[in-house]
This record gives sequence, C-alpha cells and structure tokens, in this order.
Amino acid sequence: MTADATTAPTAPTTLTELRSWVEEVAALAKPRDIHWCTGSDEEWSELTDALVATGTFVKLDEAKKPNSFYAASDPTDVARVEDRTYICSVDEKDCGPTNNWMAPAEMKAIMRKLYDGCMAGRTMYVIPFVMGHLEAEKPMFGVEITDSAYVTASMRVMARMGTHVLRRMEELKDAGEEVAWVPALHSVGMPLVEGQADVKWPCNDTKYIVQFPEERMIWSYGSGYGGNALLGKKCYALRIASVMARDEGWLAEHMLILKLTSPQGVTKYVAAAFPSACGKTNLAMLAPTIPGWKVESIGDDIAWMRIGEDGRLWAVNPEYGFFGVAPGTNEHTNPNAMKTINIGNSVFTNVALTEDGDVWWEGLENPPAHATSWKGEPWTPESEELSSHPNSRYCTPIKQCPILADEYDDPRGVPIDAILFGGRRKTTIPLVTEARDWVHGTFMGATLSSETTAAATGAVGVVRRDPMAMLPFIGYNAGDYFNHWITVGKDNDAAKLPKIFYVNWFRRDDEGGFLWPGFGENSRVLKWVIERIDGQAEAVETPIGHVPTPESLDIEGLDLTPEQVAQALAVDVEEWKAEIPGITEWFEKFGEQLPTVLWTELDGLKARLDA
Ligand code: GTP
Ligand code: SPV
Ligand code: MN
Repeated sequence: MTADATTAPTAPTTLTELRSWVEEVAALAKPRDIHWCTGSDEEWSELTDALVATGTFVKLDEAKKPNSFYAASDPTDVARVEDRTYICSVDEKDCGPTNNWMAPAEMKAIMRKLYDGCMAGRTMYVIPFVMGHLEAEKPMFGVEITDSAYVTASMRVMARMGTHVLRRMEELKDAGEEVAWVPALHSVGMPLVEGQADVKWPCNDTKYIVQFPEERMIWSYGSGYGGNALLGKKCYALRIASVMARDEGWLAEHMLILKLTSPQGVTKYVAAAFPSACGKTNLAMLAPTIPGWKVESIGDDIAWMRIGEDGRLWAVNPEYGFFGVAPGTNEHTNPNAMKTINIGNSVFTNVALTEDGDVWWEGLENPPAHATSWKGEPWTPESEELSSHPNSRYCTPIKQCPILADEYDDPRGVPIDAILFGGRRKTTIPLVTEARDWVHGTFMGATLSSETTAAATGAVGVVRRDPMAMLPFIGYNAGDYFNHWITVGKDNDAAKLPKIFYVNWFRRDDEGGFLWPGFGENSRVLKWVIERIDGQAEAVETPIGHVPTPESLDIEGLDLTPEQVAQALAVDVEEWKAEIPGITEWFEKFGEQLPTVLWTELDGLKARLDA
C-alpha cells in the first residue's frame, strides 16, 4: 500500500499512536512517498527489482542461488560504528563508562536537524516487526521506519515482519491490552533533490546509532550496514532489550543457542557468548566430528533468557534469519551454513561477484579465475587485495537451516544447561575451563577478553575486555549489568541454573598456528561440558577453574599429538599473573557500581596464583 506523504492519515492501521508517529516522521524527513510493508512475496519482488534497477543489487544466477542478490556497500560503510553509538540515558550514570553518552535533548536536537528533509526523493518504508514469537506471552513489537530498500529487504529476512504483525498489535489493542512497541527510526542520510541520480549505496559520513533506553526508542542515521541499520537486531534485541531485561529480571544476551543430543539420546541445550566474529554462527551450526553426537541450531547471535516456573533458565532466539560472516565459511568449516544459503532467498554484501553470477569469498572452495571484488575491481587469485571485506556477510532465512531444531518455533524456548563464554586469544586462555559456581562464572564473563575483529570499525587484533561479549551492546551501566547477573544467580536455585564454562578456540602455538583445529572438532569440548554437567568427566582444579584431564577430553581420531592437546589445555601461572593488572584496571572503571563479589573473585584468583 503506497500513500502520498501528505495523506499519511490513511495509514492502514487503527493504532493511533503509530499513525501519529509515522506522520510526525514524514513531516520531518519529507519522503517522496510512504510504503507500509506487508511482508508479502510480491513486496519482496518489488523491492528487489527496484534495488536491481538502482544498481544496489545484482541478481545472482537462479540455478546457483535462487532468488538471491549481491550488494557492495560504500567502502566506508562496512561494519558497526562503536564510536558513533550512544546510550542516551536521562542520567549519564546509567550509561556507564563503557558506552558513549549525550543528554537525550541534546542528541535529539542534533539528530532532528539531520533528519530534517533527509528522506527527500526517497520512499519511506514502515516496517511493523516482532522480535521473538508473535505468540509470545508478551510479544516484543517494534516498528522500523527506514528510507532504505536494502534495509527493508534485509529486515524481511532477519525479523518476523509485515501485515500479520500489525494485525496482531491491533487485535491486542482491541482486546484492551496495552500494546508496547519500540519506535526505530533509520535513515541513510542522503536526500535526493529533484532529478538527482541515486548512488548504489547511499550513506552519510556523519553517523549516529542512538538508543534512548528510558523511552525504549532507537534513532539511527548515516549507515546502511547491518548492525547499524537493521534496528531489530543489536539496537533493539540487545541494547534496548538489555534495559528491559534489567528492569524485568531476565537476560538479553549476545549468545547462540544450540541443542546437543548424545549417542544415548540425551538432549542438552547450550548458549554461548563470543564477541563479534569469534565463532557463534559456526558453533551454532556445528557438524560434530565425534560419532553419534548431533547438533541442532536454535539461534546464532542473540538469546533472550527468562527464569521459568521450573526455576530453569529458558532461552529463545528473537531473530528470523542469520546475518553471518562470509569469509571462512565453507563446506568443511560450516556445511550447514552452506546448505542454508544455497537454498537461496539470501542477500550477500561485500563479498566477490563471479562471472557466472555467483558469489565467492576468502576461505570458500574453488576460487574463481576472475571475479569482481567487493570494491568493484577486477580480481584474480593472484590479486594482492582481498576479494571480500573481512566483515562481508550473508543474510539468509533461519528456516532454511537443515539442522534447525523444532524448538526454534516454541515461544517458551529451551531450558539452558550450559553457558559458554569465549573469546579470541592467542595465549593464556585454555581450550575450556569450568567455573566453580555462578558467581565465578559471572567473573569469567565480566573479564572476558578478546582480540578485536573486523565486525566493528577500528583496529583489528587488539586485546580488549568484552564482558559477556556484550561490550558494544549493553544498554546501560556495565557495572549494573554485572550486578544483574549476580542477582540472577542469587535469586534462583543454583542447582537449576546453567553451569558456566570459558572456551578459547583461538590459542596459538609458537609458530603462530592454531593449537586446536576448531569448527566440527569443538564437539569434543561440548561433549566434555555435558559430561561435566552429568558428573561423568574428570577435571583438574587449577587457579582459574576446572580444566579437562588429558584423558577426559575425547581426542580419539583427532590429528593432534598429546603434547599439542596439553598445550591447548595448559594453565600457565605466569601468563595468568600478567592478566591481573589488566583485570584490576578494568574493574576500577566501574567504581561503586562493580559488585564487591567480583573483587572477592579477583582476590581469590590472585591468592591461588600466588600459592
Ligand atoms: P558475529 O556474527 O559477528 O556475531 O560473529 P560470530 O560470533 O557468529 O562468528 P562466526 O561464527 O561467523 O565466525 C567468525 C570467524 O571466526 C570466521 O572467519 C570463522 O571461520 C572463524 N571461526 C569460527 N569458529 C572457529 C573455530 O572453532 N576455530 C577457528 N580457528 N576459527 C573459527
Ligand atoms: C556482530 O557484529 O556481532 C554481528 C553483526 O552479529 S551486526 O548485526 O552487524 O552487529
Ligand atoms: Mn553478533
């Protein structure tokens, strides 16, 4: 349904607040027209046709990747912009030392100026969506307004959206319920004057990714890239949802969710938090190398977890698609991701385009003799430059995943047995460590460290603290967030809560090679984790927690020497002593806000290392 901006009152909804918000935004941004998204197949075709016409999309070969499209971004708009991301809480203290802050009124004044006329010459899309299940007890609605057809098409893959969501909101309202929804405003920030030709990837050098936590509102400007522009994902499902979760006693986390079934048919559910580009998607879709074990996927990036009536921690994946890192994905590392994307209905951004209408990226099998790089330049395997940006992505429907667990569709979610924290560290952190208890596990999460990746702009490979892999996504004071984790442990029956582990797939040997083969072989670590939970596997107690005895980790058929395994598992007291000043400095940032039990954990660690 398309209406002239000035006729917005004919908006196809009885939700008066939504209508007035859309009118208000249209009056400010002055789009050429307004399109209320239905989510239909026809709409997808119209959108993708239009994107092909403007050159944003290239349609891929129908036989190779049905109904799929290639896009290359502006080379300056390739990743999340953490330095342009703000938590505009009313009180600066609620933003905390790890986020950027500006007073809400000040930020709104700046952004209103930017939004004034910013959609000129463009269509304004209104996208009603729900994160999580429409049948949830309290559906988590949102409405994104965007002037980007690329964002609209991508939102259709990543979130449940369209008329059926709008109708559900209206139904609930008609039934007398209060229908809350998160207004999420996005513009690429590139108005078109009369007669001005569009560019393939409109964006603006000025970027703002802004969360107003008290108002549960998102304003984004200047970028078309995933995490900056698909506002249901990081902005809502993590930054805003983490604030809701704090207020309501649940957890919104940067975690994959997987279902693991043993050869005996025993099922367990695992959630794992690794920083961006550190292995969540790969673990979520893991193809086990050990006989008889089975992994099924539930989510690859975000988990919403609530304590159930049974006292256990139940997790749902609020998303509807995968927005996965392309480079490194292949038939060996992630066969299930390959199957998912090969079904089609996908968008590939900043990879290489081959001459036969397919996509390619570093790490994929069969390099093409010639291709067009993500920068639009001719590329061959001899080229010095990469064919694909390191943060190039595929955007693909989760329903196409051949190992999607049935439980994905259950609004109650799944009861989590184990939580894994992990990062990318060349040294120090062993392959796997079990926490002694919830507080110790919270300490592990709070001190999680990882080398930075291309998923965010800025230097790559720099070790930084990334608590619970949530550093860029905690919508409030990280000290309060640690406290929230401690409280969840205190208020609930420890025996029913998940056990916490810390993993590192990225430790290196003296030659710089990975000590652990990773990917499907990580099933061996999952097996040990499950056996620990069931009281079957042995462990050695070390100053940092329990690590596997050499015999307890199943390495049958693994192409590693016992020395290599020992190196992967080693706890080097000197290396750990060297971590202490960094952890101390990290904790000091939070002042009064840091739970004292975390200082106690640090003191305990120091004492054990000195013993
Ligand atoms: P985001 O989508 O940014 O949140 O990333 P993610 O955590 O889902 O990471 P993903 O699974 O996409 O992996 C990112 C990169 O790490 C890819 O290049 C993978 O090939 C690589 N990787 C994933 N798992 C492993 C592993 O077990 N070992 C090694 N060496 N590399 C891995
Ligand atoms: C991440 O960076 O953690 C991602 C990609 O999952 S984005 O959606 O861009 O945040
Ligand atoms: Mn992520």
